[in-house]
Amino acid sequence: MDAANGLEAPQQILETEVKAFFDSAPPLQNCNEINEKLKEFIERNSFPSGNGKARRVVCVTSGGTTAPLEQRCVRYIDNFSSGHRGATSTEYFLKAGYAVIYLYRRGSFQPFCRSLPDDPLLECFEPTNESDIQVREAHSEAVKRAIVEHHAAVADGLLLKLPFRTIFEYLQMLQMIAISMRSLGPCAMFYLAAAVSDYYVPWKDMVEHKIQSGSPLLDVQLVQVPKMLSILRKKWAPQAFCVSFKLETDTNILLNKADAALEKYDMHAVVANELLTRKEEVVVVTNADKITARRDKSQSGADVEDPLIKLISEKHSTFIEDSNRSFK
Ligand code: PAZ
Repeated sequence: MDAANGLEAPQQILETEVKAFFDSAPPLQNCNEINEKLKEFIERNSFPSGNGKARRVVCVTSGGTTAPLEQRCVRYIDNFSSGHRGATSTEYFLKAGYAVIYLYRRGSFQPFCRSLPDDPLLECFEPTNESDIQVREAHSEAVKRAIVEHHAAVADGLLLKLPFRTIFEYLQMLQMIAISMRSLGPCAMFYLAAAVSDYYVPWKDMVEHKIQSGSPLLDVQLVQVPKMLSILRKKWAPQAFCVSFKLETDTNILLNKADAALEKYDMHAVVANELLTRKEEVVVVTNADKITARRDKSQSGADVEDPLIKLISEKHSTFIEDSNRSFK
């Protein structure tokens, strides 16, 4: 309580809302299995990597969360996110020596598969006779690269992929991941590229069965999703390096909104991007500076995530050095 006026302080209100969200969310189906996978992954990556330094681990979130309208869900509210940012960033983080927990929307883009056609199984392969199939010549390079690089990351224990669909699954899984990454201290990073629902129907207020289409008006009350970023920073993983994203369609407000998010949620960096140019350039906003990362248009197949991940991992290095210094 705020002693002066008898009102609850904003942080307390937020914590109450967060508790209500988790208490009323449908429990995760495979919670134990996820916890086991996380435990094993973190243990494996808690030892120094080849260069003798502690391995860095990043949780990359990717794709959009859905907000179901019915408990036995037929309809849901969704958003545009394809998961391209998260999938591409994961490849560059692996290249930079990170171990990656890829928390992604089912059916969205996957690391190493970006250059494959929409229906890879049917378009990349062809039958040679009744019992054999082969890779079509036109796709053989892309298929080989996808399989070899993905296999290497998984075989080396550097990539853990965890799928979600709903806002309920996403936030419960993010909390589990954050808590399991605590032991990594400042070597842990959160790179929150998923487009997370702003509004949802609380589980207890949701109809059980499919909404019937007889009525001319659909009356659904949506409630704001509690802002978990500050809880992630303060409670779940207070020592981790946290990068969030800000997407706008109006460039005139983009940087101000990124500045506001940096301050409000106490992020270490906010990546500002505009819908139509998001694959060309982004601005990394920190308390110290605003740096634009651009795709190198002179190189075919270049990605904006190449300079972006270099910049983010440099900032993470500085953060680790500063954190270690302040512990000495
Ligand atoms: O998933 P995608 O590659 O199609 O788009 C990426 C993005 C725009 C969702 C991401 O860069 C981002 O800004 N995520 C946060 C969105 C938000 O402001 O909630």
